[in-house]
Amino acid sequence: MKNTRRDFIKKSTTLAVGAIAIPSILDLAFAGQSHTTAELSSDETGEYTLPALPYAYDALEPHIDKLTMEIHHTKHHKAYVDNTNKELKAIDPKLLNGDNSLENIFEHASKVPVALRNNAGGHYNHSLFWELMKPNGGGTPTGSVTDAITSTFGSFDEFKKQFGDAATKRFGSGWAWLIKDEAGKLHITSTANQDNPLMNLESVELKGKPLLGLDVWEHAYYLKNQNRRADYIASFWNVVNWEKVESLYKA
Ligand code: MN3
Repeated sequence: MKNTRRDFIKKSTTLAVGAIAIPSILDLAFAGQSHTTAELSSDETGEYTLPALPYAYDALEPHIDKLTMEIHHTKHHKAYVDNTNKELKAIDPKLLNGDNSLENIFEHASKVPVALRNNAGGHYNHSLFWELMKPNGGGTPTGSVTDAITSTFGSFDEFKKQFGDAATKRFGSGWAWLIKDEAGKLHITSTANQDNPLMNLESVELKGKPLLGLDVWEHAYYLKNQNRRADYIASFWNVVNWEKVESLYKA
């Protein structure tokens, strides 16, 4: 299983040559978004940095409110970035064979300190999440990913229902995902905390490339929706960037 997943990532990408390899996992998830790829890689000093949002904090109103977006990005996501850098400085470099890429951290997710796994996962997950939303998004998309969704789940509405169920039933904090496995098949899954389907963990049952992810931590919705996660999930469908999902599917 481990080798299969590793091969899947390796086959799909080109490794950069240099002191710090560009994490190939990011080529998978951010194809066509070079600004994000650059920001998600550690810089020449080996530090990760907080990527800018691709829109204003109030751009997703009224579906997702400005204050939630601002705190989520400048406080929560920034903390994941800062703590990833802190944890990487604290570990024995031999643990990751000197390769601090997110891909390598996820590959060694069961062996690295939990704080590194959590924060590196948080950085990756949120960087992707911002790109998966946009103003005037949502609706019923057209394109190859929509065809795949319809053939896999029966209908687009049935997909939304099953994805919403995964998001609703995730107990406590975590994420709901639409992923593409190495055979190209779509699945809906969810992960706890800041884990994701790229992590080499026993607890991550379905592995693959994230195409769509929804943060269901209370910090993502509590200011506007309080405890009503279902309302937040309904709002999310109005801001999904389906062009981004399509580009991830086709990459
Ligand atoms: Mn979050």
